Amino acid sequence: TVLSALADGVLTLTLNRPDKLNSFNEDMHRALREGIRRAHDDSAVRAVLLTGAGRGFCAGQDLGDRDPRRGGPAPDLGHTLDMFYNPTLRLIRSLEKPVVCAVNGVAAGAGANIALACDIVLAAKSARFIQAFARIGLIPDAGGTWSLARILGEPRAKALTLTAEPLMAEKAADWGLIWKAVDDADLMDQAQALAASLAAGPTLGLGLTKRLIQDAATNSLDQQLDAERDAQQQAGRSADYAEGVTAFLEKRSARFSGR
Ligand code: LHQ
Repeated sequence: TVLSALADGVLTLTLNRPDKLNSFNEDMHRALREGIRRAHDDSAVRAVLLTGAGRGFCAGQDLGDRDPRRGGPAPDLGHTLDMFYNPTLRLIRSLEKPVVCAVNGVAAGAGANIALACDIVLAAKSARFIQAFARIGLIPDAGGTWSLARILGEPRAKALTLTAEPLMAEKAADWGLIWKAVDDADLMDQAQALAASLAAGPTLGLGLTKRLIQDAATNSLDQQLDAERDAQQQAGRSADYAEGVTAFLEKRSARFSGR
């Protein structure tokens, strides 16, 4: 349900239930979580590229798994979030390596919000983001209320979530919700090139940078200045800092080892 391939430091994870627009069943949840865990544990992984197979990126939860007509006890969606979505969100955010997301087609429900949890999001111009939850009586989960409110502010976040209207990739980029909307035919080349260049970067410094940017929202300036000092101290001891400065002085491009 998730294809996993490591090449040149990039771990590519491809959601792979294309006939269901890569909606999540338990198997795909586990496979994605395992993939991101591997990115945490394996030092050969220096960047992650997340994308979807077929014409969609991800349509959120597989609703076929949740047919209320089948009867049975009332569903415990809080448990589903605790067991599946929330651990994955936390693993993406806490990974001290860049995560690029290539949104190759529609991203709906939790599928949209998992994309927004990634560090750099590229989307095909034909892709759309849909906070589909209101259509089925749910609230935006997988970090959606948090990231939309933070990135867009309340007016746009409320309009998108209360109406469940689709947002096209180019407008998402104009609004700063994603990094870039690119021609469909160029999406994977551009996303792969970006992930490869990040994977060839100073991984320790990039990981610290990611953490600092994320922590900024809840830190005071004083706390953030202290955090920058501590992180810079660590970065300054890395082999990649020595290599970066040496390469600059030797007027050549740096060959970072990620340490
Ligand atoms: C699907 C799905 C899908 C199953 C397309 N499931 N089959 C929820 C509950 C539990 C715990 C906590 O969290 C959550 C979080 C959530 O994510 S809730 C939101 C769930 N997702 C949605 O409500 C989106 C449902 N899908 C759609 O609205 C449309 O499919 C979109 C707008 C994504 C795409 O529309 P189209 O491009 O017109 O494609 P389609 O609707 O024809 O879908 C293609 C196939 O994929 C189709 O199957 P079929 O056998 O008829 O070809 C769909 O049934 C299937 N599919 N989404 N979530």
